[in-house]
Amino acid sequence: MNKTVILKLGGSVITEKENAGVIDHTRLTTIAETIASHHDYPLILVHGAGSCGHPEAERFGIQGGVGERNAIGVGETHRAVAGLNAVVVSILRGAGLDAIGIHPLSGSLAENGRLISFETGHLAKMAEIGLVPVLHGDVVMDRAKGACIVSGDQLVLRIAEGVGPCRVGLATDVPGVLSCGNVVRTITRSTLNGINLGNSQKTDVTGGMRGKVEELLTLADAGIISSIFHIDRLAAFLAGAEHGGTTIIGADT
Ligand code: IP8
Repeated sequence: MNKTVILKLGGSVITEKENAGVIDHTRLTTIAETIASHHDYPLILVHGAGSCGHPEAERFGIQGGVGERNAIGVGETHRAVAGLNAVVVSILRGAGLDAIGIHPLSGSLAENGRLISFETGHLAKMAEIGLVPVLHGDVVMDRAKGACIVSGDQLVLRIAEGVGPCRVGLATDVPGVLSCGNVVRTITRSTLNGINLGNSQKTDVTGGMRGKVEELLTLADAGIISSIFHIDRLAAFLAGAEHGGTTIIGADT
């Protein structure tokens, strides 16, 4: 059985969302130490952009399409999130993990905001031999729109479809999917409509919690169960224990 785990660290967990470009080094160090102490299976990491990429994507109007007029925004947005990735990788390496940064912009193509070309074989091979590939939400060239933003959540979906992990987890700054202040313990496609997901108040060009759940429901359709939990419960998730968050499952799971 494939023992690979895919873990996404939300952008709001590792950056200060209210302060553009500010990375939370202290929290990242704790996260890196937690991951290092549980790293006894193949692991693929993805992180969001938080305040290192979303403000740039918005400023240059990337989601509205990219042409000569705003092409400069591709480099500016990538530079912001690639800089964050370099810090994440460096802190993970400092904790003893053999982390390697992988930039989606470099080798993938999208059409209307969805990846149509994205290799995962190298990620599986890296994880298998103990390396930890670290990908991130990124700006990606788009056949129809010039360029678009591919969220870390979409990457998690595509990596999971390619690699077939045993567990997928999204660590966030909330305890799970909240409805009227309470954690929704389980979501399926048929229960989603009855849940008031609310919306992120901060700059997030890729859809906040609703975007996350929609990506994960696609995974659930393919039989892959995923979890959304608070970053403080990371050790529990990595250990395969109860994390107190939300589990997204397929209708027949
Ligand atoms: O934070 C967005 O990724 P996300 C990536 O996972 C950029 O939605 C560059 C804004």
